[in-house]
Amino acid sequence: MSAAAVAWRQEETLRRLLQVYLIMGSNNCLKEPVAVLEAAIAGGVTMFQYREKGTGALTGDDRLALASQLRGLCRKHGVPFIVNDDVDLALALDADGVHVGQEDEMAAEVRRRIGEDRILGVSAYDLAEAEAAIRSGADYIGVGPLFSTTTKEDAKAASGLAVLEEMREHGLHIPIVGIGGITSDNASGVVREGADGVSVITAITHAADERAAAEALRLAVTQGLVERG
Ligand code: TZP
Ligand code: MG
Repeated sequence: MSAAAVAWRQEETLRRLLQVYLIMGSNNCLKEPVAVLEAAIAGGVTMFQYREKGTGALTGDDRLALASQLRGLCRKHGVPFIVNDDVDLALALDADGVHVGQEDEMAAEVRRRIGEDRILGVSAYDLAEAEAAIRSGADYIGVGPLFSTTTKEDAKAASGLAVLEEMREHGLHIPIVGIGGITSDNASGVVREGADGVSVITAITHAADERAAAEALRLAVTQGLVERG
């Protein structure tokens, strides 16, 4: 069992860990994935999700081998390692958590399988989905796509930032990370409107300098938190 994950599930700790959340799989990377994650962590990435999905994604032993390497890197640097969708993979690697789509039953079943000592993240597009995710036992929700994105093949239309304000106005206190089309130019607004942090794929994986990209995101998030007050 990942002892660290128990402490990381604490709400205020989780808010801090969500500040700069990198999501990626090998097919998102223009360079070698381990090197990309290493540079991103050096730049201040606070949490990582392995999401090996879509066209060109690795399967089988190759997928397991890469996941295991990335898991090791996260452990070395004290960065939470989350697996997208695949509970078996998460348990095999002693991951710190799992992130799944918003389906109510599915999230509740994932919580049952991973227990109370690992982080559960659930995607939510709107207020109703956010409330369902909370009922299912989510520790945090990923809200989006906030801006338009081409990274997710079946992404819904961009919602804009008002959805974040709406969730907070309805008294949702759960840690929230924004997702979809986020860059260092719009990240501070995401936090100002109520998110605790930003999750990105392209803004880091397609950057010429991944470390600098992570640093810029971190700075923008910090600025958003200050502006929100
Ligand atoms: N879920 C909603 S949008 C998205 C996911 C996984 C993709 C985010 O990627 P990018 O490149 O940061 O827009
Ligand atoms: Mg999913």
